[in-house]
Amino acid sequence: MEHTYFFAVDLGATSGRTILGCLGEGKMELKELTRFPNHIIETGGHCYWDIYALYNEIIRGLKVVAKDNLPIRSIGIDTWGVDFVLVGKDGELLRNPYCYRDPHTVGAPEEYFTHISRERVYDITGIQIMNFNSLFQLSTLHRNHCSALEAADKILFMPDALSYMLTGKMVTEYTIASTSQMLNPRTKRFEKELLDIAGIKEEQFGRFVFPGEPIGVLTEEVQKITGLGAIPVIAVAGHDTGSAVAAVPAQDERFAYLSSGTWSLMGIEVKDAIINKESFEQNFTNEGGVEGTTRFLKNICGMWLLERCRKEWEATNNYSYTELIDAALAVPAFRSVINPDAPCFANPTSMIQAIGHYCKETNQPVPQSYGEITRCIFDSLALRYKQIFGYLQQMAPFPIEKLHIIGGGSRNNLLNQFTCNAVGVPVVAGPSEGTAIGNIMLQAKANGLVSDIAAMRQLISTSIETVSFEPQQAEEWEEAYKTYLAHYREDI
Ligand code: LFR
Repeated sequence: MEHTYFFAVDLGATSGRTILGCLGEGKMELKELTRFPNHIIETGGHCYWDIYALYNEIIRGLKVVAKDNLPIRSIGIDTWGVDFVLVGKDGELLRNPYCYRDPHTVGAPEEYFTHISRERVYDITGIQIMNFNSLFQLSTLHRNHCSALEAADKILFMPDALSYMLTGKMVTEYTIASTSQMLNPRTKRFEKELLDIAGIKEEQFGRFVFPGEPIGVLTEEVQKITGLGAIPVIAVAGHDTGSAVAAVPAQDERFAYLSSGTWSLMGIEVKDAIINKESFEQNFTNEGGVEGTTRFLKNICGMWLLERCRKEWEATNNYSYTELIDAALAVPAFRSVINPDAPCFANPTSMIQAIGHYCKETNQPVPQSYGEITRCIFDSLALRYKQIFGYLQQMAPFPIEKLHIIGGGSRNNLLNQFTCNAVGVPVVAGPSEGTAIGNIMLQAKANGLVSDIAAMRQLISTSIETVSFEPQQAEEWEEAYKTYLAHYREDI
């Protein structure tokens, strides 16, 4: 049988990769072509992404395709959510985009809610209130008379901006737009009332597209630079979490997922958005997915905690994940537990000190060694997962029988077992490249190679290895959960 090749660009907040996907003989295979870091650049009191460096990395990946003569059928780009690029009337990018961890949006929701109530914003959008949502970024830029925003003809979310650089076509892809807090999930349109307050207009967004729709083909300039032909760029689920959840190898609908990377996104897939008093109070989100599905989930601070500690340790030691996991296993459990989502961990100068500070404030021993710090992070993440899983169980319209862990974090079998013990249902871990797989499968669907999401998931589960876990040590984890709740703070 013939093989068909696809090119996926998957950009996360700490690293990116270009991946070749190959479909044939009822299976899918992946090959990583390039991998590169994605740095936050701090200057002049702001945090930026380098969109040109990311574009160049995509070009580098495409050059590998050209060099190896790989007959790719199409290209799809997914990235982290909420950030955007401002484009001038002449089509030029106006400046590098701010990173969602930029401090300019601290307090932005509260300011926004002086114009319209918090309840109404949630009711319209179903999106969890977080400082960094595009709506609050834009309203802050508007309030601060940002010169780039004032000059902006168009606003393009990250995957759309990169597709624009490749094709010259400006689109707004549905899944990435849905996480902005500007879209109404019922109408799948931008909500004028919300845009007005932020001083922006619907015409400032590109043509609206859904996953699977074509965006354009590589410009002549990109064709010349890469040596490739007029390859089509297809809208996948531009939001990485959307692509990742599309790749959950589930057999039925009664599952929850944990997409584990820089963030941990825990939730369920539902047909209709869940927007009610409880979801509002627990600040759960309803993000648009593929084939009309909704991801009802909550953001949990994930591997960000450890990634930042690793950066600090790098000055003296370059610990591998295996070394960190081994060291965590060698020290006592539950000695100090933190709320990973406390504001002090959002973007501290020193994550190690922030963890120490939280422990001091809650009268717990300050973890000292890298093993103790890693253990504190793993224990705390698993306990936070338990807490969120409990809310999900209360709000889900079906009994949750299984937890699927996907993404880079699903390679961590120690944390997988901790998570399984904490939530008390069987866990299936993998694929670790869920986002890229979802991206590739959506291209395969657009090219008519798979029929729907169920067929995609079936093909994924026959193509990849997963690892299964059963809950253990129920009593210890229940006790630990009490300790966690006793030290749980949202104000540090
Ligand atoms: C995960 C993710 C989350 C989003 C966060 C910030 O990579 O896309 O879904 O809330 O990054 O954009």
